[in-house]
Amino acid sequence: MHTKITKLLGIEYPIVQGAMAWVAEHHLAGAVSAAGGLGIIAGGAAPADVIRDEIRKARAITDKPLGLNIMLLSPNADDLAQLAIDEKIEVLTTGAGNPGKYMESWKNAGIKVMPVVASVALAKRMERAGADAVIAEGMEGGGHIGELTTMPLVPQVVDAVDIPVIAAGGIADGRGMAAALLLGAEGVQCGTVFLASNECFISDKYKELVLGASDISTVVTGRPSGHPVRALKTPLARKCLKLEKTPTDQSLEELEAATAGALRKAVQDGNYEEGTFMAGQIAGMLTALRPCADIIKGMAGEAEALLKNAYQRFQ
Ligand code: TUI
Repeated sequence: MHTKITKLLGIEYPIVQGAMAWVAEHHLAGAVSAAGGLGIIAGGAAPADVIRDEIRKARAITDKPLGLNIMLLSPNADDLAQLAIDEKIEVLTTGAGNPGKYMESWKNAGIKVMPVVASVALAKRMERAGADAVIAEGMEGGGHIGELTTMPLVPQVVDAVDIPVIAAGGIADGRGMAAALLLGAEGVQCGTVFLASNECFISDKYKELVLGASDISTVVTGRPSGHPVRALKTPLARKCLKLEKTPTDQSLEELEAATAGALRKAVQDGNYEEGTFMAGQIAGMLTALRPCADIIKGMAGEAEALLKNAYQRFQ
């Protein structure tokens, strides 16, 4: 399957694995890249030494291109910006902010840069700053999100920039992928679907909750703090929603204390009561664990068949 993104990144399928803090480590990223997609190590809030080790372990799994994600809200961003150059990472994605100040050094190092954007304005700014592509992420996705959904965001970004656009948020199968390509995207980024993969090393509880989710199992919390996050409706998410209804200094403080470290509690400890189980709205579509290679090849094959037969379907 050839698109501007497969050519730009030197990969087989235009499917990028979304970076998920605490989740996307070498097993997952290595498996996705080995299968012909683009695997991405999530920098999250981890120290550079830990991420260097993850990159090297992923390199031991595959010699195909590998990505690193830098979460720009995190204090490790400066260190990871340099680490990417030192470790000769092929592709960088960024999230939750504007990576403008790093762009020149990354471009000089020959790294392909694909910032995640949630608006047309940032997409245009990133193109001017030298981005090779942008990832337009709708708020159907899990984790930290913007305001727009994928369906209106992607075509507006496609119209606004000349660089390739990758669609993200709410895509988990060939139907979603075909739709994204018809909106003008040159590839897709998927996160939640890889939570339900064999190579994803998260707590059993996290997997159980994802596989048991329905279409209405996720909620968005954190709006009053300016950092909205989509996650499964668990006890902590319900508590956040309740506290957010009457935002006082005290309730916001209580919220901050309750959510600090809560993603790690979900991923590593499987702590149902105190964890934040980030997931996108497509969690309801996931019913079984599959190897990453099956997810990627299945999605691309289904999209290709749908696009090929689309005209005939409506005759
Ligand atoms: O970054 C993400 N998703 C994430 S990061 C994350 S880690 C976290 N942990 C606890 C609390 C909060 C986060 C979990 N999920 N996706 C990429 C993304 N970026 N989505 C939206 C944006 C975005 C939003 C606003 C990018 C830029 C932006 O504005 C930047 C500007 O300066 O205009």
